[in-house]
Amino acid sequence: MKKKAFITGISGQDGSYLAELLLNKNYEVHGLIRRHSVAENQTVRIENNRNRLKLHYGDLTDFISLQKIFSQNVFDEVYNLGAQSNVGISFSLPEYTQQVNYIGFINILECIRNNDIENKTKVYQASSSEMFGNECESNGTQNENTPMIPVSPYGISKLSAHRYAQHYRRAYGMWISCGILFNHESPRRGTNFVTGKICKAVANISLKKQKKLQLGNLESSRDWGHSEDYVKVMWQILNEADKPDDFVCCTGITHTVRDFCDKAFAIENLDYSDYVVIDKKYFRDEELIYLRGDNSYLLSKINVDLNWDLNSMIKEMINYHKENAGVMGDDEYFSSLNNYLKK
Ligand code: F7E
Repeated sequence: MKKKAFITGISGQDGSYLAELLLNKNYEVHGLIRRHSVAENQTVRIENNRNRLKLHYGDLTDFISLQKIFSQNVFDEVYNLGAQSNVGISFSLPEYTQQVNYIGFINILECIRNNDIENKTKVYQASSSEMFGNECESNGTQNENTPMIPVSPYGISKLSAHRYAQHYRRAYGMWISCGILFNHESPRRGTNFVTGKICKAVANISLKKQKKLQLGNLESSRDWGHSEDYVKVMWQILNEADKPDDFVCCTGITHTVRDFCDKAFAIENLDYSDYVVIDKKYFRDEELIYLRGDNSYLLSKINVDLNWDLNSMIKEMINYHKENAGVMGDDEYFSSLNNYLKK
């Protein structure tokens, strides 16, 4: 019998890579699709596999829509990747961020608890390094036991959901694992995240379609991996770990946004300092300054195989944006809106 998986956020970066991975493993893959005014924007990443996927209209914030899906299907694996995932935007949308990322996850947990009578469903919750805020160990890294004091509405919502995952695991014996994923990118990364924005700008500047790149804080450091590598780890966490738990997933290497710019522009033989302009609009009300993960616990449980290094990933992203130059991205959409919005 085919294994049955359900992915919330299937049309996002991680969801679409995960759907491809599970289809290759011969799963029956179900996914949650939200109502969207421009539907194409949402489903473009899963277009190639559309006829192999079972898509359900619904919303993490709409319990009734979820209840219908879960009353008709008992899944072997549920991956909760749906989120309001943009940290910067979460400062403007604190309540919505909490509704989707936290209450939405409780909705999923309750649907499983109500319908999965044999307790067979394994749940993967997308927790985030943003939960740590500016806390770290004495060597500057973050692991599963590092204190969590988030500094954004997004981080708070993810920590709330994380605590619920731990609570349901203890209280009801449910198999719920949390991947505390550090930043992970790819050509499918939205261009209102910093790496997508930089790589798209480098592509456009080298094609002479753009002159400058406006950015916020260049000094914050992130531990950047590749989404394609990390979705494999999500699957392994549910299928290869001996028990449900929390796992940090990261590269252990950190770079500033400035380093990232330097590397990306250098690939096209450009000097970032000729093009990058600082714009206060992109600074956050509270900033998470430094992230560098320690994945020793994950490595002690699972054979993790990360194939991508930062430079190859940046090249892949720039090439993608060169090939797709002219397609309107999230960044342009938001900056056109920004002209009308007050901060
Ligand atoms: O920002 C700085 C910004 O928006 C990275 C999400 O996937 O990873 C992601 O969250 C850094 C921040 O990602 C711009 O201030 C400078 O310090 O690419 P980002 P994030 O906030 O780290 C975590 C693990 C998640 O879970 C989240 O869902 O870059 N920065 N200038 C900028 N950031 C943006 N977006 N735009 C700028 O112009």
